[in-house]
Amino acid sequence: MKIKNILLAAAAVGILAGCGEKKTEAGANHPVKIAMVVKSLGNGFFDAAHTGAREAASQIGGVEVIYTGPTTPSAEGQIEIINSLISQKVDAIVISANDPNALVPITKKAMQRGIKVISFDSGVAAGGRQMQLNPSNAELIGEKQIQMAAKEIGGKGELAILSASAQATNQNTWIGVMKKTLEKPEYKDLKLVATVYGDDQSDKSYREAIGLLRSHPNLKAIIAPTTVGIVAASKAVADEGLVGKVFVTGLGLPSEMAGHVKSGAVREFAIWNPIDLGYAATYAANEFVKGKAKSETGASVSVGRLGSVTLDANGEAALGPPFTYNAENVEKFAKLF
Ligand code: RAM
Repeated sequence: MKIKNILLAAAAVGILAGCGEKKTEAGANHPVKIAMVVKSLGNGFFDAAHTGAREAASQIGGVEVIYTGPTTPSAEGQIEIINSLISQKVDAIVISANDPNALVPITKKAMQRGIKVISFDSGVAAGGRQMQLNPSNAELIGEKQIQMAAKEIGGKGELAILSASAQATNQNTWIGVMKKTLEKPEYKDLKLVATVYGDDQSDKSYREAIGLLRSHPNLKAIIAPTTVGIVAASKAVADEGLVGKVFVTGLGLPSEMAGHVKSGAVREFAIWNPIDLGYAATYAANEFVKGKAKSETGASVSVGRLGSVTLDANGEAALGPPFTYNAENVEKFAKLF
């Protein structure tokens, strides 16, 4: 009884002394609120990242994950959502950005209000976040996709890229690497004839893929550096009766690609573990909320069961290399993501 009174008194003093709103809010009775803002809802890749976010939250304890995003991948939709998250006084925002620059003013506003902002997957420009977590090294991801396409078509012929939205930070970075890679002498017989954008919407991606196939009759490969685009391109190739003539590759989820590997529209594709990516981004966000991580070049940030990552001069860090999937292993991984 006595102890209880002392605790109550101490708590009262704490409040009267103005212990800080944040402390009270993030205290024992109030979980740390981490909002995961994805490019758009209904994308299996982000559903897997959400699974990882929930895993991090339950491992850490006292963390509530708010999973949200616009219905179509636009910066405007994300800005509206972030405005509302600022009003809700979340502790951190973990975002995969639809545009590197358009989001900076609103994420800066969030940071000014004490909200930690971590971008993951598709980055916000350096001034608008504490840290960017890349799934892997951008050079590796870009080069890998050219290597896979070259292998499938014997190093010779026309290829096209079916991307996500035109402003997506991650896809644009990888496309930049792909174009540079194509300048290497070993790829001199590969010709990039078009780059189109399906906005990570199944129907638009499908229409764009059909458009590519019809306007480029000599096309040999479509590279889709998006899990939504690669499914749509595979379906378009099958529907046009071009399996064995046009090969699709890029970045896909084994769970969504197994059927297309079986049909022969795809021989090989790559991806990293999206569950791990969502887990690591959420874990890192909590480290910033708790004041255990610093937004500085060379700073080490713990990412829980995955160890730690180190921030480069641009405030970016990367997880491991992507994996390659084909007929031999796709079914096994299809059970995971
Ligand atoms: C889509 C999204 C995401 C990207 C993956 C590969 O799901 O565009 O940002 O990382 O594809």
